[in-house]
Amino acid sequence: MSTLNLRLVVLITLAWLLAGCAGMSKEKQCTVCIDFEQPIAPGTAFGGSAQTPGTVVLQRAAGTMSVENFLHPSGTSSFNRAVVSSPGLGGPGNQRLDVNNISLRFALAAPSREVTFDFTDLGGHENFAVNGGAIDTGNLEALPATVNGVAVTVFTAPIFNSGGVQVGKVGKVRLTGQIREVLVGGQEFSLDNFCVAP
Ligand SMILES: [Ca+2]
Ligand SMILES: [Ca+2]
Repeated sequence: MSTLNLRLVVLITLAWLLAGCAGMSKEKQCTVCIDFEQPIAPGTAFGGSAQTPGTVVLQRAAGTMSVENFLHPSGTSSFNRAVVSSPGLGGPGNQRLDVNNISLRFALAAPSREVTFDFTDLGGHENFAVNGGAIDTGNLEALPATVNGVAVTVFTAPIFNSGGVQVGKVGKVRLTGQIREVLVGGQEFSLDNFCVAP
């Protein structure tokens, strides 16, 4: 490589590092999360009679979160509540969102190439949609590998009670592609660490 080319590579690398993500890898520095931590008080409830579907209840760097109808496989819908509870589902902090027959719509501040979130599923079915597509009313781990053009990977591990009986599962969903909006809901379901990469 000529000296000129080497200088060019160094300059481009420096410019990339300094574009808002200086000092660390672009992904680590620029990923932003909705983690349901303070200053949201434990016990804060979203949905129910306090709001109507479509109401934005959180505004963060990652985007906005609104409360939405939860669709059942029969075609009927519910609009119950989501409550901030503790402990969290891992990572820093100690609060999560318990989701009971309601859905949350995350409208990202900017299109993202990767979204991840953690969940606990203790029963019932879920709602999932991406970029405004059709709402899936099955279980998250049964989602197809691609939904509305976005690649979906779901990791789960079983939760056992003291008698060794499986009572639910913990999991992580990873979406890759061009993501603008994610809808997720559940019945006996918790959500945490909704993270958006640039
Ligand atoms: Ca949390
Ligand atoms: Ca389920």
